[in-house]
Amino acid sequence: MSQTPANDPTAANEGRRLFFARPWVFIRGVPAMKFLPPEGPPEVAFAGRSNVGKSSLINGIVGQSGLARTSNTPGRTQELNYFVPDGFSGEGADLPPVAIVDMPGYGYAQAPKEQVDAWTKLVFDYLRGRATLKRVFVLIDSRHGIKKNDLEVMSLLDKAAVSYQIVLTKADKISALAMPKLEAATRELIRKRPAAYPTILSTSSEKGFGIEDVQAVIAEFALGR
Ligand SMILES: Nc1nc2c(ncn2[C@@H]2O[C@H](COP(=O)(O)OP(=O)(O)OP(=O)(O)O)[C@@H](O)[C@H]2O)c(=O)[nH]1
Ligand SMILES: [Mg+2]
Repeated sequence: MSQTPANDPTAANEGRRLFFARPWVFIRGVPAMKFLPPEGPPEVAFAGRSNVGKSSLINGIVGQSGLARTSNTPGRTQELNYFVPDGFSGEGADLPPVAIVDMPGYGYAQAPKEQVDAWTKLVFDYLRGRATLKRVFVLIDSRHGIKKNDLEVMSLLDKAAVSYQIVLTKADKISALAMPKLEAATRELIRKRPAAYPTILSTSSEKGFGIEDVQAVIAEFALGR
């Protein structure tokens, strides 16, 4: 456990850095709710439209480019994929301190409709029914902003009282001037949403921008505040 005083940003930053310096491993792909691991460590999940950059951001966070599979083609991630720091048996008291869950995208995907419907149902069932789910990062492509199906997911999370946080992705694709405007507009859109965490994070997996801010949130759940 961390000995980091909550009010010491330097020590907290060092704790975050060390936590993500270790290797992470893939432990399970979940194609349906009945294959979920037993509820144990705190989980943080990455949700968002297909192709928004969920898997790329996870790779950036753990500093391993090939851990989560990414693709130009929407619909790459097809299961709930569990990633944990290496070195935990996962049994008894030897549970990992946190699990990162990559998810299939919603919205559109280059796959048969029945398959996309099944992934979407899996994502929605998981999001509303997992007691150990501590934070959902809802990823939004900076070029497109919040879309109708993002609002649907946010409403589901509000209803289920699951804490979520907006992460703008692909910040390298819009101008530095446009970013603060997008952040302000997004802040306004979530202002009255009860389960939305007020701080919006802006990231680029391509340029390595904003990754440490997401790491800091995950490290807090893993190491304690
Ligand atoms: N320019 C830029 N491209 C990015 C960034 N993040 C991801 N991409 C690209 O976006 C595409 C989709 O990335 P993924 O990480 O596979 O997206 P995903 O949300 O996991 O997609 P699905 O699993 O299909 O839902 C890939 O071609 C990535 O290289 C970024 O920060 N900047
Ligand atoms: Mg993916």
